[in-house]
Amino acid sequence: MRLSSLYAILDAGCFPDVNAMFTAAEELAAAGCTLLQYRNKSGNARQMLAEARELRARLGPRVKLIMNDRADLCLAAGFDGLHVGQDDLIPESARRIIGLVRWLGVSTHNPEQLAEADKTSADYLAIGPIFVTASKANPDPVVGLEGIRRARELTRKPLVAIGGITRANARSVIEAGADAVAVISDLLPDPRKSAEEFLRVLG
Ligand code: 3NM
Repeated sequence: MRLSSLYAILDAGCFPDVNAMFTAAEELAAAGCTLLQYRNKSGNARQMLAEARELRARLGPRVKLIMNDRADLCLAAGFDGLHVGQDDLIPESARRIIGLVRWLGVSTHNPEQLAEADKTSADYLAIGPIFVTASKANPDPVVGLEGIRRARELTRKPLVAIGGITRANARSVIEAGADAVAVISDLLPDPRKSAEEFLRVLG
């Protein structure tokens, strides 16, 4: 599996309404972003499924869509993958639900979690927060660029860095060993322009 260098996260909580989120998704796709996660920490299952299906319908097959946390909604919405955190289903249980073809990503926040996740069937691992972030409730301690270097030594799986990543620091994150950057806030308020700039920086 090859991850694109920009992994955009659409966090429903960052938009005034769902239409703004759909528009942002279309702008990200228009900018050339091909990997997109739908994250919704406050919606109910029905709302989430409706929004996820709308994203799937609007974005077409070129964009890989990853569902955050929820294996059931990943399947129901026809998404391409699932991302689980340390409090969600364990990777092997998630894998049993989503099957062998869909991508499975796992969040980790320290070397121990990363080494543990490396032993699973996860397709990619995330490490973070790299820098200070305001987008996550109760974030773990920042791991810095050193945390990426350490993670890189511990896994051969594709590595996604997350947390506080901006157009200004993205290059340093890749140079420290990450294969991709996952971003929420620095893709807003102008997703098209920001994604184009990220893709330029990431080369
Ligand atoms: N997960 P921003 S940090 C969703 O450490 C998320 O696993 C993190 O948002 C982790 O790009 C984070 O605005 C927030 O910092 C990322």
